[in-house]
This record gives sequence, structure tokens and C-alpha cells, in this order.
Amino acid sequence: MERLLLNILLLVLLTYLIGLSFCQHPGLSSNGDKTPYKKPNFIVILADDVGWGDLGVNWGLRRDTPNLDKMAMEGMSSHQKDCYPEIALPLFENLQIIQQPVNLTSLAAMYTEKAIQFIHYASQSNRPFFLYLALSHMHVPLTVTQPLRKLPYQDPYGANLREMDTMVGKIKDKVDGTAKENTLLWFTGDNGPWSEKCEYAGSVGPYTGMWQKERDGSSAKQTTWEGGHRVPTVAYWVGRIPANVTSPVLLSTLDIFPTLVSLANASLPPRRRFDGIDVSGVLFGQSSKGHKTLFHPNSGAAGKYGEIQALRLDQYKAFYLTGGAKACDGSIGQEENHQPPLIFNLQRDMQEQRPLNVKSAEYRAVLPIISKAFGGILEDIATDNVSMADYSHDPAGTPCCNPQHALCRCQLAYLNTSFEKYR
Ligand SMILES: [Ca+2]
Repeated sequence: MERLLLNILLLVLLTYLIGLSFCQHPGLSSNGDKTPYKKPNFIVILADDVGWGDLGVNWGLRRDTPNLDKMAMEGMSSHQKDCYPEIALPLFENLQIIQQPVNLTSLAAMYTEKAIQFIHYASQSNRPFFLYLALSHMHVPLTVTQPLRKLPYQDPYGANLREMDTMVGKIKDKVDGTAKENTLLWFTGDNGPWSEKCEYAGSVGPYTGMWQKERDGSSAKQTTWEGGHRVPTVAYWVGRIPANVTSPVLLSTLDIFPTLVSLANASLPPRRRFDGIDVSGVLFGQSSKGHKTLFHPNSGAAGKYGEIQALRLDQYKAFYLTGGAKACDGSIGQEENHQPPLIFNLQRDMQEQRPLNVKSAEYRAVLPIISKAFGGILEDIATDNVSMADYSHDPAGTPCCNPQHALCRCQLAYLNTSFEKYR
């Protein structure tokens, strides 16, 4: 099921840091000495389908993100790296349905109110907190709140982007007023813009995937082209993260978990392999060591979903399979296998337009390293524990239609009625 639905179901997942404390070392600081270690607070804001080029700080064509741009100036930005259910979406707060169907015009206000309330009370409790805010922005349908609707916006996407930016700004203001010195605020996105939605999709910035576009289809969301998975990231922590720095280091959203675990002075569970790494040194300006390689699973445009047929190695990007997602003009790029792989040098070809000539010295030098890395990840997957559970299609994970069940009040007869009546 798509992220939009999950976001609305979850509204805000608020968790005290207890969950990250399973392997902590009481009394030891992160340096291993005996001074008391005050655990920091974490706020992770994950936007849906936001484009790398949507942030003014990344790509100057848009001016709809003044708060995120300011946060980037005060922190670090990074070059990190269909779906409507037929039932009305309920809005849960914990296990309680508080709206059904969800009112999208008031959703942003609720996100903000609940997040600010949480930060307020968690700060007062003097306990470390973790706030995960999974936004429905910038995914379609784009709906903005009443005050913004009154403005003469001709651009629904821009209005929605401003709404998200205002929300992030309010949350940052709350952090600044309560727990500024001890809180890491990490904003990022889940994947690139959904080009099929035309003017309701965001911008990939310069990551246009021209090789694919010249052969039809979109090179954004659902593809392994840069525009499909490169997301904007801003990390903010006053006094810890240097201000106004753009990091060229290759990072991944997978790094959030190991990084937060490390900053909480805890340890990752043993006997498991994690693809993410602790990047706190990069955030704090003490290290330039990120990922040498990243692997990009097929995400719906071409090939078997989840299989890895594209990878990044330093500045190089290799494709063993290409294919375009459905584009705004309705075209779909044909699936093509590449053996030997297409290899682009993103340092001088960020639009992925011209693959290296297979006879060039550069191609011949990098191919063996890419082949080895590709073989390595396939072996790693083959020898690791892989869960066969797929909750995305499990009826237990789908909003259902049983008015007698607390979590299933979604029969058509019950639409547009309040939960209160069926208590
Ligand atoms: Ca998404």
C-alpha cells in the first residue's frame, strides 16, 4: 500500500526514546568516559514524493520553501540520496479513528498542532524524545488549508509546498524555543516526484535522466534514475551541525536508523546486517566518509520489483536494466537489459545523458570495480536472512470494512459520518 495511506493512518508516530535504549551503556558517554551522557532528542520529518529540485536551496527555480532554505543555512543540506484505495481513508490517532474520511484541508494543521504539542510536553518531561512525522505532502491529492486557498495561487503544487514548508518552520521554531541545543531535526523525502501527475508533481532539478527521456517514459519516481531516488535533505542541530554547509558525501535514508542509535549512545542489535551506516561524523563536519556504493532496487518502472539492477559507485552510476515510468505525456520507456552495463559519470553528467563509451579507458577501468561491487551485494542478499513477510498485501494491514470493528469502519454507509456516532 502506498505511503500516502500509511501516513494518514499514522498521522504522527510519537515514541519516546525507550525503543532505542535496548543496548545502551548507562553512565558512559559516547567517548567511553564516565561523564553523564545526556541523550539528545530526534525529530525526523519525511516528505512524500518531494523532488530534489523543490527546495529553493537546491534548485533556485522555486521560491516556495523559505523555512527549509533558512534551516539549510543554519544547518547542513545533503545530496542524499496507484494508489488510492476504494474506501475512504480513516485518520487514526493511536488506535482511535478521529476522522473518516480524513479531511485533507485540515491535515497540515493537525500535523503541526500534534507535533508541537508533543515537543512541548516531551521537553517539559525532561526525557529524551523521538518524533517521526510522516507527511502526506507532497503526494497527490494536493489540498491546502483554507488561508492558503484564499490566496491567488495558480500553482497548487507551489501552494502545497509552501504549506509543508510553513509546517516545518513552525516545528523548527518550537524546537528553537524549547530544546534547541539538544535536538537533531532531520528533514528528507522518500523518493522523487511522480511525473505522471504533470503539474501536480515536483521538480527533479538537474537530475533529468535524459538518456531515458530521449527514449520515452519518465525518469523520476519508480525508476532508478537519479530523479527517482535522489531526495533533498536538511539536517539541523544548533551547535553540533555546522551552519550553511552542503555536503557532497553520498548518504542514504538507510543511515537515519544507525545514526540515531549511535547518537542515543545505544548499539545496533547484534547478528544482523545493516545497509545504513552511522553518519553522525559527516553531519558534525568531522568526517567525509559516506557510502562508496549504493544499490538501487527496481521500484516499479522496469524489472522485477525489489531486484537490484542499478548501482552507484563513487561518482559512477551503472545500469544493468533501464526503463521509464509512465510520463506526463502517457509514454512508458521500454525495458532494456544492458550487458555490459551502461555507466554514467555523474560528476560531469548529472542528467545521465551520455553513458561512457565501453571502449574508453575510463569505462574499462571502472567496470571491474562495479562488477565486483554488484556481485558482492547479490551475494550479501543471497546469504542474509530475508523475511518473506509481505504486510503490504496482508488483509490485516489494510483498512477494512467491518463497522463492528474499531479499526474497520469504512463501509460506504458510514462515510462522512463521525466516529462519535459509532462508539
Ligand atoms: Ca513516495
